[in-house]
Amino acid sequence: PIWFFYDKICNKMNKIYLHLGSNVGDRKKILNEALTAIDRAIGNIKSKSSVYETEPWGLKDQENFLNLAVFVESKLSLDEVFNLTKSIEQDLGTGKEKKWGPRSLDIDILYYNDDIVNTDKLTIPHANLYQRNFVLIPLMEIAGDLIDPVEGKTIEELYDECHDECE
Ligand code: PH2
Ligand code: MG
Ligand code: MG
Repeated sequence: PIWFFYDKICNKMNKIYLHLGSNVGDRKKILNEALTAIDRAIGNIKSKSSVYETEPWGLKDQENFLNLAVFVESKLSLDEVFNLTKSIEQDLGTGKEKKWGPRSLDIDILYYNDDIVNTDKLTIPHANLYQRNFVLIPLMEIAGDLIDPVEGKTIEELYDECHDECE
């Protein structure tokens, strides 16, 4: 059916929320370089939260993170966006990280339109965002009214229900 191709014909802009984090090296500089790379390679950054200094979540024995959330409009597919986030992490970061451990650059896809995706590679909406102040607070600053397609609740409501004690 023709409406199956509608998005492709119209080159529809995908609405993407990304979350960035760094707790190794020159955190501010790495994040700024990542924002430039995202804007060039993925799409225009339409809005961006403040940068938050956050207590490490998960593995406690590591440096504080700087975190922020951005809203990007892009013509790229989810797969293309994912691959680009990984290559930007590799270009600007300093290599292998362990789960929840220190990292010079982490770029996570929080939302891609209203899509719900569960593959080996990717979970969209991002799997742990509901348990994390360091994600919900920056995201709330730019998208408090955004409705999570899984929970059917706004980011503000998700934050009100979140029990994370981390500063
Ligand atoms: N990222 C992690 C693990 N813990 N804690 C904070 N505060 N911020 C992060 O970005 C973060 C974390 C692994 O991705
Ligand atoms: Mg992460
Ligand atoms: Mg990540």
